Amino acid sequence: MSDWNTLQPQFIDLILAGDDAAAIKMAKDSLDGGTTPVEFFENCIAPSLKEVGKRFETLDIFLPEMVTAADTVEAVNTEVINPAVAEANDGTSMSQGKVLLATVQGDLHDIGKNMVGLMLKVNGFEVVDLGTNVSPADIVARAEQEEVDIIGMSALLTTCLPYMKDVGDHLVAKDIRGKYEVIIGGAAATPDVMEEMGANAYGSSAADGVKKCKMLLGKL
Ligand code: B1M
Repeated sequence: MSDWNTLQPQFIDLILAGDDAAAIKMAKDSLDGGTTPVEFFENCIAPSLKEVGKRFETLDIFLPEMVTAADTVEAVNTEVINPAVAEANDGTSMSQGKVLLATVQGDLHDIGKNMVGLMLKVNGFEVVDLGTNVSPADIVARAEQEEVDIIGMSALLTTCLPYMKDVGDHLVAKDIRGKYEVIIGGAAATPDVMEEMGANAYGSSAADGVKKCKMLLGKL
């Protein structure tokens, strides 16, 4: 059983120092000790990044350190977490549904979205990931082209939340709102934002996102 109160401060120090090797080792050791990759992601990586964000906000650290922390987390995800999550595939061969994922226009944050995408795949969903900074028009056009069941959007910048609403407005204007389930997530998204933009669901974490996608398609 991992002691997150001890691990987290150490992990924060490592990512702020950009010590990829030590951060990777900590994640590997934790998984070797029986922690699941998703547990490590949700209990160590995500809250550590939240703390990095807090320190950035209070000017205790600056942009280069936030970039360094994000790069080291990417290294940990690539080396340890993602392969371990992928390995946990339950062998579901029948598609649970098709999900379009995008971080909305103006927003380049993708660590959370990528974990949502990976976990959706592991749980049998087909995922069309459009990446970051995707315009509302592109999101709607690709949803149509790819014939997805669910449109999933992530936003971490509050300034970019209006673009989520724009997607809903585009769907309504094209008279195709009823064709899609819409789920939103990311640190800037909340249940209130979900209500305001008329989305069908809000995911508070990657696991919750998967659960909500299953619920939306009646698979749970
Ligand atoms: Co930026 N950043 N950042 N940043 N960054 C935040 C978001 C911020 C809150 C930090 C802060 O000031 N406290 C702040 C936003 C403030 C606001 O809008 N209110 C901020 C800012 C200001 C900025 C810049 C403007 C800084 C600048 O340039 N001056 C700039 C903007 C760039 C841009 O996007 N245009 C910027 C840049 C960056 C980096 C490039 C350095 C880097 C991103 C690297 C990358 O993503 N590849 C970065 C980082 C790392 C952060 C913080 C520290 C961490 C974000 C993260 O990855 N969290 C962040 C602080 C914070 O979040 N509080 C911050 C971990 C991740 C697992 O969480 O994405 O929320 P999250 O995903 C979760 C759930 O939300 C959920 O599942 C995930 C797993 O549990 N989820 C979904 C996510 N999407 C979902 C979708 C679903 C369902 C669930 O369904 C579809």
